[in-house]
Formats: sequence, structure tokens, C-alpha cells
Amino acid sequence: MSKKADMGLIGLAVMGENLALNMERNGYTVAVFNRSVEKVDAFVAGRGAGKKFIGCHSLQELAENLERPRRVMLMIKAGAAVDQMIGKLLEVLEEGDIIIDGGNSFFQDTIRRTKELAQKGIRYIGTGVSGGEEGALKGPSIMPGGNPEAWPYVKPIFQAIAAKVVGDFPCCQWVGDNGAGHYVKMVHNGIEYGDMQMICEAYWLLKNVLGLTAPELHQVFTQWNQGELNSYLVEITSEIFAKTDPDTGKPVTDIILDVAGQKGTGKWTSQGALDLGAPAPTVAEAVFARCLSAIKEERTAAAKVIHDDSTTPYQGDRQAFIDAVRQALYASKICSYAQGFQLLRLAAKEYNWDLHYGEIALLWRGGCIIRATFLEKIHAAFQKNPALANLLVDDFFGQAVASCAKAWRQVVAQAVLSGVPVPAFSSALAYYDGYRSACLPANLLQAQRDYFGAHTYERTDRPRGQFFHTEWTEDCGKTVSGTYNA
Ligand code: NBP
Repeated sequence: MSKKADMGLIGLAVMGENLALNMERNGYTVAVFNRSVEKVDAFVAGRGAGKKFIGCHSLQELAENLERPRRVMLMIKAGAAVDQMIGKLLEVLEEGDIIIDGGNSFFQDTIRRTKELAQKGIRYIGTGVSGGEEGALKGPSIMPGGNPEAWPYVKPIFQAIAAKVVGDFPCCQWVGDNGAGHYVKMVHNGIEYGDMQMICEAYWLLKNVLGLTAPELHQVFTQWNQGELNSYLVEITSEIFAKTDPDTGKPVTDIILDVAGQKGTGKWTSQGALDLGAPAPTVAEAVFARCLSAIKEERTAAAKVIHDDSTTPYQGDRQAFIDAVRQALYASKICSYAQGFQLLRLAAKEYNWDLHYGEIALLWRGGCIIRATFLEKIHAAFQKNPALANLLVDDFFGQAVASCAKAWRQVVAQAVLSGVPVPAFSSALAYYDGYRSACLPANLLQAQRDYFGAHTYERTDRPRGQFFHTEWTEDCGKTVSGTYNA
């Protein structure tokens, strides 16, 4: 009898096809299925030719060709398609079998599916897979969560196909129960939104304040990639500025329309932060910056009628400004990651996950889009203090930001003077200044709330948890609101 497959993979689009090839290259036999079954034959006869693939034309055939307990991975469009496919799979799977969803599913869906499937005896994993097409083929970052009983059966395959860093360390470890893996992937994507926006702001400042050309920008980013900013995104940015459009001879960046797309994971991260009351303004600003870019026609019309002659050009040293922008980028990036990890901490509390923040930082060192040298430092910070409240109070990051702060303020100030929008740089700076402030103007805010809604307030000279109300006007009553919420 011929060998059965180690893994069933459903969804032969960009990610599924490449993940299947990655598994096969690592010694596993993969049974493949796709809703449009002609893609199965095309794959097995094409990129999969001569390899250990079993092409299946039905879910029944897929189930018959899998070792038990069966492992079936979905790499299909997130949302209703996943529920539909799970429903169909339940007709052919047995108790103890494992379903893995590797798409960008919303974490609340994964929480629900893990629970519903456990009740049916099916072990479920919802996993983040990051790295796009190339990562899927050569080694992605994998962030699995769900039913921990399933993990031992999937771990060898996932750790074999994952990106490896520092020798043989796989960028794949168990993240936590139910939706934890998809949540961590969502926050990864939110951080990615922030990183991309901050790099774009650095570019826009260097271009508009100093007038740097694409070849000069290529050099600056290449140099930055040698230091503390070393990362995949800075590296590809330097390569992007070296690319010329063959038709026009112009830098490719000059012919690309300034309208940003988005698929929603940055928005989810921001919504998740709002749900938990987590201060994560930098990712939110990155999402809003994409929204503002998208209203191109409106901006173009506004540019014709809103003339502003209040700006002040930069008069200082060019190299000093380039260096200051590098420091502003680094400090803003630290703040953005501090916000991301603060969000994870609040999520762990809310959803009862035992998240290991240092390990999560290590998962992102290879394979994924935000891979960066400084993730090692985040790991070290949480190793030193697993209960670290915020990266900004870690010695290394605290000193790193403090040493950049002066340049960072000058850059944000010059951006404001020059009329160059830097929402991520400036929101990160406001977060830093807010986080390090023992006192904020929320005393006045509480007074306002108490004035118009009798919402009450706590006093600086009394223990926390005692609430007071002032009769601000003569005609207000003594009844206070019962819905005080700090
Ligand atoms: P897509 O997200 O474009 O989905 C295409 C696949 O979904 C095809 O196999 C398609 O089958 C299948 N599908 C659809 Br659409 N509706 C279906 C349904 N109702 N039932 C069964 N199958 C259905 O593919 P992708 O870009 O490879 O991404 C796969 C997953 O991985 C997504 O969740 C995505 O968000 C996530 N992801 C993508 C990337 C990336 O860089 N692309 C990176 C990381 C994660 P068909 O051939 O019959 O239409």
C-alpha cells in the first residue's frame, strides 16, 4: 500500500502552494485539495511534479489519504469560507483529528472555532503565518495557538518548515490557547503598519526638507541598515530607491500613485487596542495615514485651494538632519513596539493567555515582515524581567530613546515647521512624553465630566477608589452617576 500523507493542505493559492512545497522539501508527504479542483491537477503536474504530493479531488479522498490522527491545514480566504470548509470537513474527519487554520483569521473566530470543535472531538489550531509568498516557500514565521493537545502532532512539521535564525532556532513556538496565535499575528501586522509608516515619514522628510534624490535615499537607507535599524523593511526600502522604471527612466517610487491599500489587520489591531483601552496610537496613526492617502482626489482638490505660507524651511546642516531623522525613526520604532507589547499584555489578561513576550519577539526575528535585529533586545528585556510593564522602562530601551530624544524632538519640530505630516513620529513622541508623565491633564477632564454629567472623580489627597462630586453650579442636584469608570 502506498504511503499516506503526513499533512492535508486545502487552498492552493499563493500561500498554500508554497507552504505545501516547503513541507514536501522538508521530507513530508502532502495531500492537497482546492475548491476549484482543476488547480489540484495543475499544481501536481506543475510545481509539484515528481514530488511527494497526493492530489485529491474531494474532501473524502483527502481524508482517506491522511495518516491518523489526520492533520488538515486550511490556507484559504479568511472569514465565512473557513467556517464553510470546517463544516464540510466535519463530514469526513473523525474524533481526534486536527484542523489547522493558517489564514489571517480574526482571533475571536478562532476562539469560537477552537471551542466548538473541541466539543466535537476535533483539535483545532489557529496559526499566524507571516512572510508572504517567499516566506511560505523558504521559511515563514509561524505563530500557532488553539487547542494545546494538537500541538505535539503539528510541532515537528511546523518547526521544520519555519524560518531559522541564529543557527537552527525555528521561528515557530506555541503561543497560547484558542485565539492567541492569531492575536499575536494581528499585532505583528499592526506593528508592521507602524514600521512601514515611520519609514515613509523618514523618506518624506528627507525628500521634502532636504530634497534628497532616490539614489541619495538609497544610500541613506543602505547605511541605516548597517546599524540599529537593521531590518527587512529598511533593507527593501533601500533596494526600492535603487529601482528605475524602464519606460520612463524615473525612480519607480516617482511613478507609483500615492494611494495606500490595506487588508484590515492594522485596523483590527487598532480596534483591539480600543476594545482593551490599550494606548496604541502609532499603529492607529499608520492606519489613518493610509486612509488619508486613499482620498487622493479630495487631497488634490484641497491642495489647489488651501495655500499655506506659514512654513519655515530648514537652514541647518544636511548630514545632521539625516542623522536626526535616523534617531527619530529609531526612537519612534521603540515606542511603537512598546505599544504593541503593552497591547499583548492587556490582551493576555483579558483573554486568559499565558503569553511569553520574549519568545514572541524571537518568533519575529526571521521569516516575517518586521524581522529586525533589535527584536533580540526585546527578548533580552523580557528575559531580564518577564513582568516588564513597558519596554520604555527597560534599561536598554530607556537609554536608547533618551539618547535619541533631542534629535527626535528637533525632527518633529522641523516637520511641523516645514508642513510635512509625520503622524507616526509625532504620535510616538506624544506617547513617550505621556507615558513618562506622572501627571496629565486628566484632572481637568474629570472635572468636565463631573460638571456636565456628575460622573464623580477621585482626589489626589484621598485613597484610590473613593469618589467625589462637586456641585459646580447652584442649580445642580446631589445625584451622581453610577457608571464611573477609570
Ligand atoms: P487568498 O486569500 O487569495 O484565498 C484564495 C484561496 O481561498 C483559494 O484556494 C480559493 O479557492 C480559496 N477559497 C475561497 Br477565495 N473561498 C473559498 C471557499 N468558500 N471555500 C473553500 N476555499 C475557498 O489566498 P492566499 O493569498 O494564499 O492567502 C491564504 C490565507 O493566508 C488568507 O487567509 C490570507 O489572509 C493569509 N495570508 C496571506 C498572505 C499573502 O501574502 N498572500 C500572507 C499571510 C497570510 P479557489 O481556487 O477555488 O478560488
